Amino acid sequence: VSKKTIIIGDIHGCLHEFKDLIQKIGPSRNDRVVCLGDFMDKGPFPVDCVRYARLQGFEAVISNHEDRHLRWRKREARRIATGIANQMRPMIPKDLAANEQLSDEDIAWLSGHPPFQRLHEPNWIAVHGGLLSTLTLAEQKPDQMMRLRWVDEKDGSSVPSIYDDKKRESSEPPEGSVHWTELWHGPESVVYGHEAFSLSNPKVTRKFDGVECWGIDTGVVHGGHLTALILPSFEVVQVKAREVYDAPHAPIPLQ
Ligand SMILES: [Mn+2]
Repeated sequence: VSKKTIIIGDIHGCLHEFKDLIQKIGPSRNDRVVCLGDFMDKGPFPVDCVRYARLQGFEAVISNHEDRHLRWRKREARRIATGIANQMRPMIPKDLAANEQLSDEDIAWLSGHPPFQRLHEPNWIAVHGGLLSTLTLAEQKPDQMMRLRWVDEKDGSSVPSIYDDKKRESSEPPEGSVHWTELWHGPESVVYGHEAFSLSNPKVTRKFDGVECWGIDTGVVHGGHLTALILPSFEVVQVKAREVYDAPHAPIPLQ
């Protein structure tokens, strides 16, 4: 059996669906499993998802949610050691409890995740957020790779998301901006997460010269699906959410 690369979208604490998906795929020992990050927050079993992936020997890319937990842990350690205040926006109690439950092994594992992974197909990579079309892969900044959604439709520069008065992120592109995949022209094809466009279907953007972008966050935590893309076959395997664990900021299309 030839070696497969199994890429898994944003999990957000949905441990049952995570395990169901792995069971449904049944990876062999030689297969690679690459998670797109956002194991944590929103859903019911964030720490268990991290630990399960770590103990299974899965790989991952760093994402905004895990980055927040790593920074929080560092700043709390510094506060306790030196008295310097932790200036980050306070975590809600559920996230704080999860942060405290992360073991040193969990933290070390999460800290080791790169901003992108090559997927062993020529020119295919995995990243949590996105890539700026104005830069080569080597020039991209980790912080942007884990957070990027919108880019200026004219010059391709990063555009911050819009937040409402409750600090919730809008799923609409800010005026004059488009999703980064609209401008990305390769040479790398990209599998990414971070933004659910549908509760069922991966968002596939096909560019010229065979360059493709696959958005495989299908909102499992919002009652959608957990999606895996398997390379090189391009088989898509999904598990439906057992329940709606978290309301999305704005409605996400079912299809
Ligand atoms: Mn994210």
